[in-house]
Amino acid sequence: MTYAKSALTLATAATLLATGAHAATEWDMPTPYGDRTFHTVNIRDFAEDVAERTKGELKITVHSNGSLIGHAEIKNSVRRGIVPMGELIMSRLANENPVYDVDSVPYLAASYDEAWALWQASREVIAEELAKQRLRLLFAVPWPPQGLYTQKEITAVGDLRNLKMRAYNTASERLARLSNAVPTQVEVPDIPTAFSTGRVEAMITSPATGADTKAWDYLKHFNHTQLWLPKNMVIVNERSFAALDEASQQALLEAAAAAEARGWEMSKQETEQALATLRENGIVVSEPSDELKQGLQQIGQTMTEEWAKLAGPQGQRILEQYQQLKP
Ligand code: PCA
Repeated sequence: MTYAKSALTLATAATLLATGAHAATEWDMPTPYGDRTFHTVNIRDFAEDVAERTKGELKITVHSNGSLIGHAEIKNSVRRGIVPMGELIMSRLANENPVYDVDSVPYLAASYDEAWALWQASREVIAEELAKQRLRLLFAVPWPPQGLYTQKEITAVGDLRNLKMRAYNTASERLARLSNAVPTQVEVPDIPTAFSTGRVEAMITSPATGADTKAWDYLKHFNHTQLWLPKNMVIVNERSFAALDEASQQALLEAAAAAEARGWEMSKQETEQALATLRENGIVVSEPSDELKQGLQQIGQTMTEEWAKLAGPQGQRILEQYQQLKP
């Protein structure tokens, strides 16, 4: 019996060796944004890097543009193990805990240096929150600073009154309401249609997303208000991570650190490139007037107070850290 069993095991092992039938791990990874977006480019580089570092042991297939799983479902799909990993915008989880949209408070962190300091100040709290759901935070990369797209020129917050404004998270929705505009949630792939059918007539987003969605086809003005730099994050199901061998885990973490550093650089470069693209295609790019700036700063103050109240002791911890790290 013992003999037969071990003989069988040996035979199986020999077959596996002979056929090279050792199975590599294959992961599907949904992302919400399209192929033109620098985030998607960075994530595809990340997947390639993982394949190289693991010598093909871990193969990640990226499904962009919400094609495998819609943005709204990505986080729960990873949590439930339907897919082992995915990308989403962090602030989308603000309804679970306000710490997730600390990066979308107007003028709290409005440059890359400030955004980086805020990320250092908030990363641990956010990773802890995700860990409670058995999710591991791999890396996060900011969008370029958020500005204001409109059909008519905007010189004061009052000009936004009654405009139907596209929103993508709680903060962009709140800013619209505080400006007496009317917010509607629209995902990036649906932006051109939402404008052309008149469902929306203004939006807050980055030069990148305006360029990616060919904003010149549906509007005229971009105001470079630089309100905040929201981040996308890549998360992995902890059970899927634990199932990898140690070398693959290590390789995944190293590739993630590299992707974060690369992504922040890509984002900075993208800001200038996308602004140029907008101009080349006839969008009027302007800086905020003093009046507009003051109005938005006031809204920022209100939203900072609201956020601090909602986020409680966790928020306090982040804000204190941020004050120390802030450039
Ligand atoms: N693009 C994404 C998030 C922020 C951005 O710049 C969007 O518009 O939904």
